[in-house]
Amino acid sequence: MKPASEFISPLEMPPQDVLALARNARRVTVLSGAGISAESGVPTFRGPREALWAEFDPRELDSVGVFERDPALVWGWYLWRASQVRCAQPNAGHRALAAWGLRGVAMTVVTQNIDDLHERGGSTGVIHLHGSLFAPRCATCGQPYPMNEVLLAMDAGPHKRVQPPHCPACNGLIRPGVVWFGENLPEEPLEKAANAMSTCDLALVIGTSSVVYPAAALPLEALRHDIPVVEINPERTPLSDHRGVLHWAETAARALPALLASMAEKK
Ligand code: BJW
Ligand code: ZN
Repeated sequence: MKPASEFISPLEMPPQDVLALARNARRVTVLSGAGISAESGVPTFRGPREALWAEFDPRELDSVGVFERDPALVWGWYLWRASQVRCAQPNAGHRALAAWGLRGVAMTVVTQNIDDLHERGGSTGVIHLHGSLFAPRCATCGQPYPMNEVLLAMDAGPHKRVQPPHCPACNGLIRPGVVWFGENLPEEPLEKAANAMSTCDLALVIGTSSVVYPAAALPLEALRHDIPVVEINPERTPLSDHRGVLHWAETAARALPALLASMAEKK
């Protein structure tokens, strides 16, 4: 039978040092960002052309202030994004991470993404730092509100106003369950993420521009503990030049399956 590497294009072949780290790792912590979902058709935030914020101004849609001023505009925007994600499928990158986690490795996936593609790709126990499109809550008392089929079936569009429902407990407005700039990240997930970053033996940073804090500081936590960091991103980021970081300039859906296939081969 042909070795797995014969099915991998030379472009996707993992660098030897990345492969060696991956082969030896027993505890792997992943920090993912919008780039891992890009090949599923979910737009990233920053960047040219199809990036979300190239078309829509975050200051007009993604903030506490805007929700207070115009809750229907913000609610419509997030319903639209939830319906987009519902139509998207996990890609080979999401699936490769889940498969790696089934190979006797302790795998912790920490994501800044508010989609559910890691979970649908097969990963379990995913830590969401910036919340979820599918976990709305009351803006007043914080009670979770079910994101049921009625909500998801609503005819929402990026500029369509949809009145958010009211909380059955306190009559407050229901808001998207995401973290906007200036809001604190949920305490427990952030603590778990920091712990996973400082106790793994390989940190993988995939598809994030590494500019949004405190998430961007998590790989620095790994470096502080002398844990190697591999960054998978076609572009360089502020993380790339840190000592101890190996930058692999490849997309997630190409790099991760190639890495897994190479790991399976005899040394
Ligand atoms: C691919 C690819 C492929 C493409 N394969 N890769 C310390 C220093 C400086 C500032 C701060 C600081 N601490 C806090 C701040 C303030 C602020 C912040 O970080 N600001 C900076 C931007 C300057 N942080 C906060 O406000 C946070 N809260 C906080 O710190 O609370 C304490 C506090 C309270 C009060 C005052 C001050 C502090 C909250 C941050 C919340 C972030 N929220 C968002 C929106 C979520 C909801 C929504 O989606 O609408 O989260 S912003 C947006 O950015 C979203 C993302 O999760 C986040 C990160 O983006 P990500 O994932 O990196 O995506 P992109 O688009 O930026 O990059 C994609 C990458 O993929 C690129 O590099 C591509 O090259 C790559 N790529 N295709 C692999 N196929
Ligand atoms: Zn309430």
